[in-house]
Amino acid sequence: MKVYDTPSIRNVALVGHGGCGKTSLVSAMLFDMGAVNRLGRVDDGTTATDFDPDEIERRISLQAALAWGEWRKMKLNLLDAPGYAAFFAEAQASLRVADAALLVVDSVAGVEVQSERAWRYAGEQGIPRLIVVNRMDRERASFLRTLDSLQSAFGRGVIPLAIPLGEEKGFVGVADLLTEKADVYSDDQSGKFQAVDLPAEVREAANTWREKLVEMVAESNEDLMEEFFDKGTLPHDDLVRGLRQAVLAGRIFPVLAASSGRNVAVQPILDAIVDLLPSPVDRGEAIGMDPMKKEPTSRPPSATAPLSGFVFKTLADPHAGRISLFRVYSGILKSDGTVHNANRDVAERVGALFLLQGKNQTPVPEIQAGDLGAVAKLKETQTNDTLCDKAHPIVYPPIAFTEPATTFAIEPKTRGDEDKISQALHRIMEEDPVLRLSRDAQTHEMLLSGTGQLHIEVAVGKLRKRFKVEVNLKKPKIPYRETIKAAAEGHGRHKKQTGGHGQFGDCKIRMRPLARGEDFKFVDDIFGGSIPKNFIPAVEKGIQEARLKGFVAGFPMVDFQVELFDGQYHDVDSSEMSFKIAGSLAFKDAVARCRPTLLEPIMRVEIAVPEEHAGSVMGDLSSRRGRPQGMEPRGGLQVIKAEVPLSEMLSYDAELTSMTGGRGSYHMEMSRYEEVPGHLQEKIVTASRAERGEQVAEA
Ligand SMILES: Nc1nc2c(ncn2[C@@H]2O[C@H](COP(=O)(O)OP(=O)(O)OP(=O)(O)O)[C@@H](O)[C@H]2O)c(=O)[nH]1
Ligand SMILES: [Mg+2]
Repeated sequence: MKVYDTPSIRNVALVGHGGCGKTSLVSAMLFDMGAVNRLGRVDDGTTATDFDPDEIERRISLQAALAWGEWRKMKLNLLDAPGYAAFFAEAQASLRVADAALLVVDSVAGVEVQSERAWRYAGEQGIPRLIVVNRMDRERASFLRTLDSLQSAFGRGVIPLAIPLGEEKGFVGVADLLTEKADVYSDDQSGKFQAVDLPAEVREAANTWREKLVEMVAESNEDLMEEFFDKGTLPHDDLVRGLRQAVLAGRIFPVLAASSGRNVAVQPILDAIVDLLPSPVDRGEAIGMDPMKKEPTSRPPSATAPLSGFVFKTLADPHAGRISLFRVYSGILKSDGTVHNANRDVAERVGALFLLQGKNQTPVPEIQAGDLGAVAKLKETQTNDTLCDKAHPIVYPPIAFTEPATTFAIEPKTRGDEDKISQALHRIMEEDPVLRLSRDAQTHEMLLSGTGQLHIEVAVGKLRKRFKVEVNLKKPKIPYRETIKAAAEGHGRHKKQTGGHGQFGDCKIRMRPLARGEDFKFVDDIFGGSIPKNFIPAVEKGIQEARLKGFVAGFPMVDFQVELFDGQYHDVDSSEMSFKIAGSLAFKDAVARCRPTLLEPIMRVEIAVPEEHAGSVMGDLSSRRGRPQGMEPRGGLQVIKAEVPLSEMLSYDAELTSMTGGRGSYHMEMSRYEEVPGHLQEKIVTASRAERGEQVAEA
């Protein structure tokens, strides 16, 4: 097996909106490179990078997959990321270890929500971008309309490198603006093509676009600018060199046209990757932290530097065990050795190393700086960990994965399966770092959070298929809270005379509201020893326990202060228990006069929708008691910001999808607690009492 050195590597992440043809494009690229001997198809479940049974069944990518091939002596590592919003974390992981992004957009739909999101993320990572207008053979395909949408979303740096020959059924190839030649592809999907002179019908358009390209390149470089002014054009070699520099600098984003399904004009993409995108060497040093000295440090992209690598993805195969996908940033990772996990400060035995073609593994003796590979059965290492030479420790920053937006309560279909479920979910979470499993301390429900309903359903599908446990998904209970709106005093006296030893505790408290978020404060205001010091913690404990049980509807009471200012004790009968009970009685006495009320969680919501849906989404938000906080255009979308009570957002995922035809995405995070409007309180109180088996009549 050939080992590729650092300058001969290209790491490219394919990103874009769901269904734009990324997996099919990887498939065609692998076929054209001769890495596979059959053109795999998503619809037949035969692609290299959609190998999971769930992916094959649903015909969408659910996780990032790695494949590679050789093109003009370069090793092209292709990361095929899913396009659906629910799996954006996989695109984040892919973009993190890629040196460039290949944004795929559909030639009918143009720029869509997730194209814009992936673009923005790639920009934040500072990586160059190439664009493919794909599925050019579809009905209503339009290169110019798509280019328009790209330019209005991403600016005038977006410029064609080739223009299509024909569209829709008539799409047969492309005119290359650099070589001024056209490639006409055979219609048997073999990828074979004939190079011809520019056909008359595209000549004028090709000239116009070429001029724009030359101008753009000249603009980005002073030397070339002079040459351009002198000669009115640029020689081919200077043009390519200048273009490459501008692409690496993120000034120009070249656009190509292709049909991945028909394997038409895929090879120019491979050429552009080799000619215009950076090698790991071009990306320069990788920056991390020295975990000992706690200061920034870096590694050059060189095989002779000390080893450092980063695990960007983990597969939890119930049979093969854990498989870790990594990028080597510096040095050489060798099989059958030991490396240092700098995040966990432990040694890891490294067994066999391999390259991945989707799920297929090719063993290799070593992997050099800049390359991507995989290793099985690491014991301690998780996604986001850095592996390195122990003598030269470094920790690379973790991928900041998206936060979960949707939460479901899960309960086992079979009683007593809780432990099995939580163990299996922990395995699944190893490969899916966005999933969160928690138990709500307040509602006691087992909660599974993810980016959306589809994400949770896929996780539940893994539970069933891989781990043979079944669960029901339910809307989670809302963790309401209680608070008070007025100050009042209260008195609690616990006195019992039973035979010999009695019980006696007496306390007086003052309760007053605190600001939202301040939780609970206890102030000891006893002067003169009316309650001995050693009993005061017992009073506090009694109040603590009582406030957690709530007063209005059984939810914990927060954001108030209790001042203990007086009391009585008895030399013989007083005990901690007596004062604890007295504390809880004083709380109940006071709270009734403090205008207790209910609080609900308010979420900060950000919704990105195409302009035409903004009005209806805003209208819908107001029916959810949402308060708009502004709207701003971002990459051809309207981003609506609002604050909405959590109770109104429980099935928002599905509703937003139906309102926007799947083109909307949203994200929410907890903002704060706020009082529940009076007219809604009664329903919550009634429901809570019914659930706790209390009599509703007493309300
Ligand atoms: N007409 C046409 N259809 C295509 C082309 N490429 C892919 N398709 C079809 O488009 C659908 C989606 O293709 P995929 O390759 O799975 O798209 P994707 O971008 O990987 O999708 P996700 O990973 O789920 O985001 C499949 O039904 C493909 O057969 C193309 O060039 N032309
Ligand atoms: Mg895909």
